[in-house]
Amino acid sequence: MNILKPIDLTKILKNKEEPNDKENKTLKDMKKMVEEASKIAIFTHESPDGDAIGSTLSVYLALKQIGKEATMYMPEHSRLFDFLPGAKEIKTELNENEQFDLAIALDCSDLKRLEGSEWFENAANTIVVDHHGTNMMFGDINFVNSVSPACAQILITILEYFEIEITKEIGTCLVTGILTDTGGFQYEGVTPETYEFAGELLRVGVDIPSISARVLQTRTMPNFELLKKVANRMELFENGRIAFSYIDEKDEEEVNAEAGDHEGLVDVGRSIEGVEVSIFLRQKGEEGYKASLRSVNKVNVSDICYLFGGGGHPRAAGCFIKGNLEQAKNKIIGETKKWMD
Ligand SMILES: [Mn+2]
Repeated sequence: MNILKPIDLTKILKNKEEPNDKENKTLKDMKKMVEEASKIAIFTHESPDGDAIGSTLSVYLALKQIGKEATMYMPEHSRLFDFLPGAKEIKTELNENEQFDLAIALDCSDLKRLEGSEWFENAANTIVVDHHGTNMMFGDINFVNSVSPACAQILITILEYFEIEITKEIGTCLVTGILTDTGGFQYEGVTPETYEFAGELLRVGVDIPSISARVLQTRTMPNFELLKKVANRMELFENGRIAFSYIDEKDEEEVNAEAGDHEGLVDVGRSIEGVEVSIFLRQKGEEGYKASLRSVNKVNVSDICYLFGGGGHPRAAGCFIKGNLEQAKNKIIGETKKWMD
């Protein structure tokens, strides 16, 4: 492994407030828990995005650096992320009776959304690291910062505390998480540290332009075919301030969609001038639709999704809505209209 010189994280974080007493205690407890663990597993949310995968891989590589073997579990993920260091080590299956003495959940607000929650719950000790404001604090130790634009950015603080060297490989995974959750350092929530960290990563040879081209500007062919359907079906409501579109299971079958091929389709609506909220529905079995909501700069879509048992961030959130297309559509649009002003 090509290990480059360590980044001076103290320099990067100099403008940041020092971790307060509570955070320092959490980090101290976390370090002890990790040091004492011998069988560690890393979990993340269903339909893992770049932050979920990047965070998982960077923790895996970081643990390896300090001599800890860990198991990463993800039943499926987009092949767009297969280039990431360590991606080949991801397990798509786990033995039913597998028992871990430490389970770590990353980028996941809720046990319900955690892929592999049964192993997480059976683990002797658990740690949650996340940046969702709706986090349920379901770990023994919870390190949650809802102001951070990506779970991967929170991990920088933790890795620094653990005195782990940010290698080119770890940096590649971390920046993937930050790039995908910020739309390429664009969305609100990015901080001076986001850019400073990116600058430091460039210095140690992390190829941010190539990573960005791969994770932000490349579509699989099925994703492109789905995008055409989504664009054709786009409807606008509330004087063009709400955009709505959807795909059903038949659409995904038609284009031979694989894991992750629906990612980003919600952004089509958001890109239309005048749209404040983009709503995208994706059929999930007979029972209903997974709704993804994005807003441009005003409406807190996390609040809307919370009403349906979901959650997320103010500008990006999701939930599950029961019913057929017409019912799910009416429910989510009806609720969103109430939040427009
Ligand atoms: Mn995230």
